Amino acid sequence: PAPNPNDPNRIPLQGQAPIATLGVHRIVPAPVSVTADSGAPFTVTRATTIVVPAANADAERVGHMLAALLRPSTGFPITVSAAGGAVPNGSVVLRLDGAADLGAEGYTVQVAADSVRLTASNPAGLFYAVQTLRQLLPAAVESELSGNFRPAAWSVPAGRITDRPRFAWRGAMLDVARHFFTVDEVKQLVDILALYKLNTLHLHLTDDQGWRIQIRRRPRLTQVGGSSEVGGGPGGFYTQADYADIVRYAQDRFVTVVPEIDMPAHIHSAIVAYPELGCGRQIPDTSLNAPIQGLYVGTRVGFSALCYDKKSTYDFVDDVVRELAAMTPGPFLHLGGDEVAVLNHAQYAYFVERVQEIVRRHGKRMVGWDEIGQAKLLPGTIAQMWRMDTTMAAVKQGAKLVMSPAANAYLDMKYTPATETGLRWAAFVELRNAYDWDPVTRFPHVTESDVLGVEGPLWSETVMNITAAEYLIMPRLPALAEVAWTPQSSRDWESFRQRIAGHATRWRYLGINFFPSPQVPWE
Ligand code: TNX
Repeated sequence: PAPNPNDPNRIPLQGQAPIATLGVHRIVPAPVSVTADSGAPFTVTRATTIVVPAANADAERVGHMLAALLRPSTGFPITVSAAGGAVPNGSVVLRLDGAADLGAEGYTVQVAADSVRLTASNPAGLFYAVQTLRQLLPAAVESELSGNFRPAAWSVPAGRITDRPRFAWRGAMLDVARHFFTVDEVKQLVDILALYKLNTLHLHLTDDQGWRIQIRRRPRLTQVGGSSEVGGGPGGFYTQADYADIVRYAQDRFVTVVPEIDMPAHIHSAIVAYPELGCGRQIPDTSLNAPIQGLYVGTRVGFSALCYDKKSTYDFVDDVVRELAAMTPGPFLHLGGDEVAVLNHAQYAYFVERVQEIVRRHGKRMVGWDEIGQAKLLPGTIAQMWRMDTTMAAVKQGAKLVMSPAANAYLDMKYTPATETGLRWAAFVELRNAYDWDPVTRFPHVTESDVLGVEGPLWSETVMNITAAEYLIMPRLPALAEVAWTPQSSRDWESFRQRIAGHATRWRYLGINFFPSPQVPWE
């Protein structure tokens, strides 16, 4: 049906004013270089077409995603055609240029009255160019107004942007073990990652309270271990087909999924399924609320561990790693390694070295929480920093770091004492704390080349669904995205809080919940 502009129930047309000059753009993360020019703006019209490189499926897909963004909001047909013929006036042109020296993920955006030109060396860069263009358009581009919007307003100011990321690993972690999140909820998170040019989704798939990924050789892991969660709810798990669906959805958005199976601790759910893995250790509190006898529904950490000295343990790890590696197109498998209270130092190091070898044998690079620095690490192993002491032991061995310091990057920390959801053991993490730190200089003895990137972990002991998750990650995840993407010399808190203010309108259109931090002059 034709949209009725007088319909009182339609979404109010907020944020419709196009930006006047690139000098006042709202792009998050801030690009490396933005140059406004005095030419007339580009305006999206009924005649706008998108031109994509011929014979590159990924670049074509990026063009179609841009069309799918523009169609519902503008109500225009927005056709996509392959490069070859003459480029019609008013086109958005996506171009791959290997010689452009923009790096694996860099891009340029050139806006003039007659065209927008997006150039990158790789399809990922084109995807990020599209995210930048998206943020240059009025916020209502996120809406489904279908023509209810003043057409002349779809304009983008003239100028040029050149951009590339500071770090290669720009991630978020979702703990689906303490509370389960559905495939659709995970996809909603991937959409947020994509908007902010994040490229890594770390899924914390297992913990004491639940095992969330189907392993065919060990069916009880999900049948038994997947059947509960913190508080005694029904839990859930991903079949391998579900998981492939997530991986494909993420891949289409240039997001690499890094699956984590946490061990040797945080493993009680597997021990309930296969008791021989556990050496008969007692768990600390009763499981009266658990639907299956012995499952743990509380939130203590550190009490469980695999038997480090039994062949059956390593057969189990091999079964899990084999299937996980086969399900994972990305290069990394995260094997946890955190908070082991019941093994001594030598036992822990022995365990980590053996599982590291199993991961290598299945063709993947191991990632572990920073405690793995206590073991002898293979070249290429990555340590995810959450505390500093054991991190240095990993750096000294040449391990690259993913920086997740809890007082800045933990997305499960409360913003203030008044925040209802979240924990508080590390700090209250208001938006400025999430933004104002440099992953390289925050700690002594770490250099730029030690740091592979930045990740914000969302642990879910208190987080029951995606709405609550969004409240904790927004606006802190966009702040971490800028920490990970933008050169330190171009970062500025005052600028960030002004730019992010304009994003709330986008989030309302997209149905994304957020914490209206008093540190931001929200629109
Ligand atoms: C520490 S950080 C943990 C998790 C908890 C989290 C809660 C880390 C490697 N382990 O098991 O969920 O704190 O903030």
